[in-house]
Amino acid sequence: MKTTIKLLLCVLISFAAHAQKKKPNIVFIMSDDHAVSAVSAYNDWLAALAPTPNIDRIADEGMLMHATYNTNSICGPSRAAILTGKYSHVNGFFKNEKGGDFDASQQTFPKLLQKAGYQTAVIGKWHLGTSPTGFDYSKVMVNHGGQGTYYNTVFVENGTKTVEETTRHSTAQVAHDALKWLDEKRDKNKPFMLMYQFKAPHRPWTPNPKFNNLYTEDFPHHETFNDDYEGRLAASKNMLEIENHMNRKDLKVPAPEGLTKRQLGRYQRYGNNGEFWTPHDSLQGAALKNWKYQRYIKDYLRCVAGVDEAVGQMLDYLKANGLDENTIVVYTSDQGFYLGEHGWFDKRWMYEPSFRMPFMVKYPKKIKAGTQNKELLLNIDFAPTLLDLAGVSIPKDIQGESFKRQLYGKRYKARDAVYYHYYEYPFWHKVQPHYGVSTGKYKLIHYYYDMDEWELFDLENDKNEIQNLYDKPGYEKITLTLKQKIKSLQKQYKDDMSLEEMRAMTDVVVKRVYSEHNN
Ligand code: SGN
Ligand code: CA
Repeated sequence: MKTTIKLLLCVLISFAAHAQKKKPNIVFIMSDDHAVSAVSAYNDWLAALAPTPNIDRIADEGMLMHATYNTNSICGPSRAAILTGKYSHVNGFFKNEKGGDFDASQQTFPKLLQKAGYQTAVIGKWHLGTSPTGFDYSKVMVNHGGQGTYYNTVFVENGTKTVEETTRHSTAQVAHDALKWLDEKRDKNKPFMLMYQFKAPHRPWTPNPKFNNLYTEDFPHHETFNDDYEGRLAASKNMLEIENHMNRKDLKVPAPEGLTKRQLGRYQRYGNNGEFWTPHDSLQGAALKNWKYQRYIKDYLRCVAGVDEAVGQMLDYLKANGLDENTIVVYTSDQGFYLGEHGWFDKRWMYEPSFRMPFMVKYPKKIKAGTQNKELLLNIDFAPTLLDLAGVSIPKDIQGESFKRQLYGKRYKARDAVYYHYYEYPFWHKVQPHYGVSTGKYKLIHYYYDMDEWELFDLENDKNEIQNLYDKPGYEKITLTLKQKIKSLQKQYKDDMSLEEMRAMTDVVVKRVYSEHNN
């Protein structure tokens, strides 16, 4: 009898060990501010001019998601939503500026994976204030208010050791550290989940000089480059116009010699608040706007080229080490970005270029190569999806939904609308707080902070969201339906606060701790 039990135990243990071994690895690659239009796999308006062949390999070998959206289009809030699978008002991280830090004691998907036997690591941009929790290894950027810099990037390793990296551009450094962790530091007997996150192509768009020769030809303008914001009051009050709100540092204008540190800072920031400057008095008007745009877009896309190169190195490493078959590789960005659409840079709005995120995933064992999906997804879906793919059960309090069935080409129930809520104001670009809903066909937005404005767009007939149809005859019924949809989603996601309570969230002033790491 005893021997039978022993035998049974042995079989069970080896079965468990085998199952553990077979768990897929996860490499979650995220860049900062990488617009869908600048990922060539999407075949959008910049695709032919600025290809991203390595990032596209992930789509070619897996699935490209076309309609992935953000719940709150800025850095920290998107990252917090991704980690927790919950909206900003639930995970508590709703503003980058003066909204306090991420509550690191809460449940996150890396913690759940770690509990399930995964070895976890995060390398690169973090921007949540408090040190990462739920990771066996972390090396995250802490200087420049947690943003990190392109050069002389300061990292904190495992929450304690400060390291200033002085030999590489930040993209190359993050790529180097990620490969080093995979190759030398991890326990090769355990499944792993690596989050590998770039600063690029974030402002001030400083590329590695090796890419400076890319893009000698000028780029075309987006068809909304000279938008006059007619019918969209909130949009007309912005501070993110290429023409009027870019500073000298953004556009790499050399400073005069002999300035003190303070004077230099002031010189470089000049332009942020709409102060007029030109590099030559002869450059004015439309020619000046185009000059700024060309400098901006070229540097932005050179930063993207650096990310693309790094992604290629990662994919090559996985292949060369026999890790590609059983590793899930995700490529995404914390949100989208304006590359001259509406004449803008930056993000924050619920308009498509910043609301939408690139998202693609490959997992050769289970996801068919070269497939695409056009259903509505949210960044809060990433956590439950990754847990589901890893065979870890999804806690009930996660607000997102797994899209594993979509990835595996199975029948699924598609979402009929996505809900959005942005709070930060006036930092940095005077984007009015707003919430809204999109069905993919129509979008309704409400700006409620110090104006009471609604916008309705017919996305199929007006993809650039120029014509505000709110209050226009013939749109009463759809407006009512969308308002009801907002109400029901606010209830479902527990965002059914009063407008006063929402405004109070914008007004919250809580110091961030990340400055303590600053040097
Ligand atoms: C910095 C930028 C802003 C940008 C925010 C948020 N200014 O503050 O232009 O909107 O980051 O970006 S800068 O002069 O310091 O570059 S986010 O990616 O962290 O959300
Ligand atoms: Ca960002």
